[in-house]
Amino acid sequence: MPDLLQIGGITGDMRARLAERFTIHQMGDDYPADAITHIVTNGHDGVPAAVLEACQNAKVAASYGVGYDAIDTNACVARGMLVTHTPDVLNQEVATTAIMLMLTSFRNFLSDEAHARSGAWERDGNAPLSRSADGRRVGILGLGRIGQAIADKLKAFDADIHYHTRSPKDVPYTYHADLVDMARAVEVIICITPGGAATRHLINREVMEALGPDGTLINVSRGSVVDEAALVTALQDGKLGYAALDVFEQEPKIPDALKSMSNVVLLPHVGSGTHETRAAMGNLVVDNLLSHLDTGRVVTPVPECAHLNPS
Ligand code: A2R
Repeated sequence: MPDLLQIGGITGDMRARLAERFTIHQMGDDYPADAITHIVTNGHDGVPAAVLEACQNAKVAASYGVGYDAIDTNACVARGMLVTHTPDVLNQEVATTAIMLMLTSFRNFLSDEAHARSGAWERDGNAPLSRSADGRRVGILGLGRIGQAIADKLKAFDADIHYHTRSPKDVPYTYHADLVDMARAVEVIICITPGGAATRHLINREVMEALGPDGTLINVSRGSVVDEAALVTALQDGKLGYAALDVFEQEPKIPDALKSMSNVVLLPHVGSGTHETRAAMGNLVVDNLLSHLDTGRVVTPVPECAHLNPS
């Protein structure tokens, strides 16, 4: 059986399907680098440069997640190696996470829940009023597969939808060629671009200050898209009102300053983290690897590698 290198964790179902067709080696153990033909990894761990270098016969790296900024796709393409990811199957889940972050932030549900649970309601009386999440002006940074799903769900909340991407899309929302302009025009920004160098710190001090003291920043993309140090300062100085974050620059580390703020909602990168969606993602990862074994083709190559996929 061909040799597969496993980087990071995989689900039991993935392991069971893969073990029928591959000899699985775990990174961290001794593994026969020359024999490795396939790699399974995830969006967080990617494929370390040393592994890429050692596994010269690897033909496919299949990543469990839609974002693949932790994989050097240029290096993979240069040696004819296919990289796959798991687009589409997580659109609805990540969009739901974005909406829940927005609702939780506006409606103050975390402190309301603590108020109910702690007995403060009986002891001290009613919880303070919160902000309505309905009818808000919402700017989506990145209107791709997930961004569009977020826009669809926002319609239930009568949102006035704006967006910023590098090129306008054929959608009935207000396009802003300039991100600072969009930040001035909206009350909420939801980040859902890919990570990587091209989007690093797109949300900088200027954008946060344009969003303003009543503005809310939501990030369900990658921690790298937001300048986290500038975010802490903007929140501390009252230049930005609120933040609701599922992703961070140094995961799993979250700055202590953010943990201590009551105007911030924090999640441990669970955007796609349900049994159902992770199962769908896991199946797609395995389908990519088995398809390559059986036909030489993969199912969902990342765009940079699509030309390497035999037709
Ligand atoms: O810029 P465009 O027209 O290519 O639109 C894409 C936009 N985008 C950007 N927008 C502004 N500045 C940039 N430098 C920039 N780069 C890309 O992000 C497009 O509208 C969107 C990405 O959409 P998809 O490729 O369909 O990605 P998907 O499946 O929605 O996932 C987005 C990200 C993943 O890469 C993970 O990092 C995260 O969500 O879970």
